Amino acid sequence: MAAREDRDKPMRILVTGGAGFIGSNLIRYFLGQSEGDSVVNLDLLTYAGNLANLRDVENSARYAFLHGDIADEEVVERAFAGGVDAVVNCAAQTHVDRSIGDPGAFARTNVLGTLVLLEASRRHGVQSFVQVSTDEVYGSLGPVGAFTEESPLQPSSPYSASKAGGDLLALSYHATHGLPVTVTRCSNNYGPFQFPEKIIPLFVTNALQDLPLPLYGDGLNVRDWIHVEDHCGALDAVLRRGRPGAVYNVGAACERTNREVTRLILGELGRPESLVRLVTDRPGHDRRYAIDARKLRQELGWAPRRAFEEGLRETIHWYRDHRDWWESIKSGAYLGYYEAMYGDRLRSSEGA
Ligand code: NAD
Ligand code: TDX
Repeated sequence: MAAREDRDKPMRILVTGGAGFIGSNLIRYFLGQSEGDSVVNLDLLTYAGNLANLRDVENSARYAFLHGDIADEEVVERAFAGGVDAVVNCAAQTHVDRSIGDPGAFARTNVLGTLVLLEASRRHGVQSFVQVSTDEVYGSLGPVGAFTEESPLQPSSPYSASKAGGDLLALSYHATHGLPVTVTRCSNNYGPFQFPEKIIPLFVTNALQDLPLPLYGDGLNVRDWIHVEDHCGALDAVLRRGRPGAVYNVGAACERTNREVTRLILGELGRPESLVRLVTDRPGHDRRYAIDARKLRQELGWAPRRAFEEGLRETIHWYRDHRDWWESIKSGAYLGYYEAMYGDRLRSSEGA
């Protein structure tokens, strides 16, 4: 059990993708939890990476930022130069809709980038490598049941297929090289600093701007929601105490249809239902996700703390109160993305 005891000592943790939604919340979580741990954030600053997400920690002596690509061996080698005890790989291309039009970027970062990180981690002998993955690798559920860690991998989108590829490479490094790898598969996250392309920040900010809310298909697809802080707590537990070679599902057993989430947002902001537009569906749209997280609860004693309705209300208020943060994102290149993704769909849409 020596390795596990070592992991309770202060660690130098390489967080990749730390300027994104989950990565920035995770860095804040690590720096807030322990006096000893230090963090190196390696991020390419793609459209989704934003150093403004880390303003409150950027001057910490226990935090350092390195700009670069996880698929670039030289950059990754530099990230390991000061010594790295553990890696949490949050860097990814993450938006399902973008993966339909630009799958190459997803294969490069989510598969090749993960491989480059694994190879460096093997050479440098890290004590723990957490591959941050998603329930989407399991595909879509019918009306009943939930994904367990034994569910088959049946990804529907280029995004989820690339994540499944990264997971399998990570697990192969445990089987082949004995690298202490763990894989987490989490359900849909919500919370502060989420890029306004994902449904909750998109719909909250559109509602604040009195813009239409483009609901895909019949709006009855189901997602299983978890607050990002609960996800961070799970990543911390898996990083320190996870069984090498194991996969852990992460979820808070909170299924909601997209219509239900939309109604909660409009209700909280006092905006009319007439803002909702039913638009052409996402190709390959998974109908339902539900996560069975008993393994994580039983083995590592993790439990979510945040109730959805309360966490969502707080999140909506965060976006309402941080208009500068998202207004600067929803300009420039974002406007081109929005027109390409939604322009025609909204012009030929119906009210809900
Ligand atoms: P995000 O899109 O907000 O952030 C991704 C970050 O990775 C950005 O800062 C971006 O600049 C960086 N990045 C992208 N390509 C890179 C590269 N080649 N090298 C270095 N950095 C790069 O994503 P997120 O929502 O924070 O997701 C983080 C991880 O969690 C991803 O692996 C994702 O698959 C997983 N995940 C997300 C959710 C969710 O609901 N958001 C749920 C389950 C799992
Ligand atoms: O404009 C929209 N309208 C709409 O109806 C958008 C952006 C989404 N939706 C629907 C599609 C999904 O049923 O809302 C649901 C959630 O969509 P996203 O926010 O795009 O998330 P999802 O596709 O479920 O994937 C997310 O959760 C798992 C993250 O983007 C992934 O990175 C994560 O792995």
